[in-house]
Amino acid sequence: MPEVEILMTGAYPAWDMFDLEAKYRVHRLWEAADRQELIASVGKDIRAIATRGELGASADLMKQLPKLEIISCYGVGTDAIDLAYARANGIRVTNTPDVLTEDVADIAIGLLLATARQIPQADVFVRSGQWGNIPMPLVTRVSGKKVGIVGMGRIGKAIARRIAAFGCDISYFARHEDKDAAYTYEPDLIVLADWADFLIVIVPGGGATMKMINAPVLQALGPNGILINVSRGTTVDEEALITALQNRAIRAAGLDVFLNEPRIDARFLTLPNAVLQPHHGSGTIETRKAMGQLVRDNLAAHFAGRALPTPVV
Ligand code: 8YV
Repeated sequence: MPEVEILMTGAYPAWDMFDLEAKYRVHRLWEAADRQELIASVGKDIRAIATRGELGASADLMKQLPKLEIISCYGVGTDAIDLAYARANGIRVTNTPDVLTEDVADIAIGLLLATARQIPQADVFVRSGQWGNIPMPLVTRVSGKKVGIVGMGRIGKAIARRIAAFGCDISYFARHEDKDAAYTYEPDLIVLADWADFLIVIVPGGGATMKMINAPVLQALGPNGILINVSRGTTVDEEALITALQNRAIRAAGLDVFLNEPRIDARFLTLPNAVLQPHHGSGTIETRKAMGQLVRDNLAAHFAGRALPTPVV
């Protein structure tokens, strides 16, 4: 049997590369000096794409791969994959749900504590020798505050469970009330932002949630409010957010995701009231190993004609 040829759009850890390359003929798109040339030369034989959440796969790419059967995504969010095109062309799509839920929830809490308690600033305060010379500015409490969660899917619920342990009041915004969620449903995002001390965003990316955190939402969150985004850069109007942080229209933001990652808007780097993460919510050894395994399990199941473990399309 000829080797199955797969196109990888971005790097995975060495342990995944090792396993994938042992089983398939892997073409590394991200390393190609001329991507178009690589696609032109091997595209006709590609039967699978292994991609990452933030990289996805466009219809334009899929069109150039006439034998494409499956896209296995290393990530739960498939907003950067043209699912409609895949569906219309019989291309299967899989993702890596559940295995990353707890870690993404952890980083949301980490960012909340880091922004409210100013942990990065306090670290600089100690290292720079200011401790003992001037008082460390007082910071904002987290426990007992009002927390609005935007999105009540698997990760939203995992965040809420953690937040509950801080004795916080929790309300959430989602498209529909979730009867399984033991928190107050608020169908109006502005009302939620107005009520909340902290707003944590964990909705899927894509058209339906594009720039939902906009100037009016930030204004409602107010000068003591903190925004945490562990979803996608697309969910926030970054122009409005940068302005709000510059003008102290909100207190702070903790951000794991941005538009145009990793070449993010340079103004973020100048904001003392923003804590920035390199899209690393799922970036633990344990979770990344489980994600890589799931990518491989989906590919193996597909090429063995078995049911896909975690299908999206
Ligand atoms: C990334 C993510 O996929 O799960 C998602 O949707 O955005 C992340 O887990 C991860 O950075 C790997 O590319």
